[in-house]
Amino acid sequence: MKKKRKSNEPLSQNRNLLRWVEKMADLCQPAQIHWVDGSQAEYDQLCAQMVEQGTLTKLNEKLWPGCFYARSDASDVARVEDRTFICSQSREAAGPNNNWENPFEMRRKLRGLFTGCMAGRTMYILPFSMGPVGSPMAQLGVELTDSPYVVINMRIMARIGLPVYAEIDRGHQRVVPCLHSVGAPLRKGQKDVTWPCNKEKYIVHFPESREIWSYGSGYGGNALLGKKCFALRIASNMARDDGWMAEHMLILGVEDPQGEKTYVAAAFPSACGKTNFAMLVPPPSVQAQGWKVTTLGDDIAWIKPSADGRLHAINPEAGFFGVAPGTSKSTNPNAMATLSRNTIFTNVALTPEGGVWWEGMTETPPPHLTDWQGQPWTPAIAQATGAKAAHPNSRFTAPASQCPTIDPDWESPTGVPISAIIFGGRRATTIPLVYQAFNWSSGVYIGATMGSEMTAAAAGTIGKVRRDPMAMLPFCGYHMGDYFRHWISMQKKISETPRIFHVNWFRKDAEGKFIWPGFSDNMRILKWIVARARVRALARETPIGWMPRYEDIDWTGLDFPREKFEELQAFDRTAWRAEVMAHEELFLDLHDRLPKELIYERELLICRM
Ligand code: O2Y
Ligand code: MN
Repeated sequence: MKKKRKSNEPLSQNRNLLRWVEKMADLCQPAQIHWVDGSQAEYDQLCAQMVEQGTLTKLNEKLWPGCFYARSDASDVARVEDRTFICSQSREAAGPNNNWENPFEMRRKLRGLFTGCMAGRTMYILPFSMGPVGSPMAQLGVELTDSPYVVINMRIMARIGLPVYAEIDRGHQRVVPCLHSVGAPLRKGQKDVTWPCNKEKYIVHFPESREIWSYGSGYGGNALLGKKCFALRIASNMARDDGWMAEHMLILGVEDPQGEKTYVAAAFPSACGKTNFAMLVPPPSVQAQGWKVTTLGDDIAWIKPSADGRLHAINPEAGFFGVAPGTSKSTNPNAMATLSRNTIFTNVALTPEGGVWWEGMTETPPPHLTDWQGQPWTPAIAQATGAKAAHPNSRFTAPASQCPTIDPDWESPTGVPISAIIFGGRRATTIPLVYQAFNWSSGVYIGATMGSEMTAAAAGTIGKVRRDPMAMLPFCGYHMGDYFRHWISMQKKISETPRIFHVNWFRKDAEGKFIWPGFSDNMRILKWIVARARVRALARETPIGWMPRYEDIDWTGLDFPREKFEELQAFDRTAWRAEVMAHEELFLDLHDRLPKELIYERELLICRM
C-alpha cells in the first residue's frame, strides 16, 4: 500500500505534470510535497525556515537589506565537469567534448540513486520559465528539488510560480522535466546538516528526451537547473533542431549621443571579466559625449532569426549568479549596486557587523572576518597561511531588475536585434586587442579557435592555451563539430548577419605588464565595434581580419601613445603561424564532423600568412 504524503493543493491541472510528480515522488519518497507558487510570502517563509535550520544567515538589515548568507559544504563549491554527462543515444552524438554513458545504463544507475533519496525532506515542485513568461522565445521547465536553497535562488534567477503553471496548463509548449536531489535522505529523528549533499555526484542530461537529472550537489550550476543544464546544454540541442542558437554570451546595448541603440552579444571564457563587460561604465569623457551602455544579460543569450531577417536575442535568465571575488565599486559599480539588496551570498566571508566581504571588494580588508568555512580570518592569518576569506568561486545571486544599467527592453518578448558578436580570450601574446572577421564563416572560425591561457592550473600547464570554442566547451550539449556546422548554417536563415569581432584585453609587454587599461576604457573598443557594425568606421585589412588604426579609436580623456597601441595591435607573422598550427590540435579531435567551411577558412588563413 502507498504511503500517504502531505502536500499542499496542486497548483497545476496538467495531467502529464501531475502524473510525473506522482511517479517521481514514489521514487524519491519525500515526507511532503510543496507546490511552489513563487510569491514573496512563500520566499520569506522559506528563508525564515532556512535561518531556523542554520542554512541561511540573515544579514544586517540596515547594511544589506533583504540579504541572506549561505555557507556550503567545503566539498560542494563549484560545477563538477567530470561528473557532468550528456547521455545521448549514441556516443558520437555527444562528441569528444562531453562525458557520455549509455542512457539505459545511466537511467538504471539514477533510479538506484534516487530511490528514497528525499526521505524526511520536502519535494518542491518548482515551475520555471527561461525567458519572459509567454514570450515566443521562452521555454518552460519544472524542477523537482529537495533543496529550499535551490527554490529561493531559482526565484531570483528565473521566472517561477503561478504564471508559469498557467503557461503549462495552456498546454502549448513542451516542458523540460528536471529532477534534483542533494542526495541526503534523513532517517526518522536524524538531525539535518546545514548544507546537505552527497560525495557521489551526477549531473545528467538526456538530450533526445530533453530531461535533466542532478544528484548529490546543492551548488550553483549543478543544482539551479534552469541555468547551465537547461539554458545551455539542453537548449543547445533544441536550438540545433529548431534553427536558433543557445549561447554562453552576455548581451549589452550601446546608445549613441543621438539615442540610436546597437545591441551586441559577447562570449568570453571564465576569468575574462564577462559580468564587468556586461555592466560597463564608459569613461567620463565618453559619457560626456552622450554615450551609454545598458545591460541585458551577463551569461546566456538565446538568439533566433526574426521576421526582419536579423538575429534577435533574449536573456533567458532573470538574475545574476556572479562570482564575488574581484567585484568592487571600482571594477564594477553596477554589480555592487545590484547586489546591495535582496541578494543571496554564498561562500563569501562574514563581517562582525553582519555584512559580507570578499577579496577585492575593498583595498584594505576588514581586521576580523569569519571566512567561508566559518573560521576566524584576519589579514595576518591570510599572510601566514594564504587562506582566502571568501572562496574563489563564491557567488551573489541578485535580481537583474536591480541593475542600474538594466536595458528598458531586457524583458522584450521578441528580444533585441544583434548587430555584433564579440569573442574574447585571455592571451598574453600574439592576439591583438581587437580585430574584425572578414565575414560570417571567418568569424565562426575565430570563435571556434578562441581560447585562454590557463592562470591557476596544475604545475606545468600555466600559460598553455586552453581552447574553448565560443566559450561553450563545458556547455555544448552535443558534438562540437556539429555545433560549428550549426553556426555556419545560421547564415542561411538571415539576410543581415551580425559582424563578428575578437578582443583580447590581456596582452602583455616585454616586462609582463598589461598594456591595455581595460574596464571603462574597453568602451573605446566597443565604440569602434559598433561603428564598424553600422558601416561607419574605417579599418585596415590584415591577414587575420580588419583592424582599427590609431586614429579610428576615440582617445578623448586618455593619454594612450600611438606606439603602445601599435604594440597591442601588432600582427607577428611567426607567432601567428604557430597559433594556426596549434588550431590543428582542436580540429584533429573533431575532424569527422568539422564543417568544410572551417577547413577552408584555416587553409585561407595559412595562405594569407
Ligand atoms: O560553479 C558554479 O556553479 C557556477 S559557474 C557559473 C556561474 C555563473 C555564470 N557562469 C558560470 C560558468 O561557469 O560559466
Ligand atoms: Mn557562464
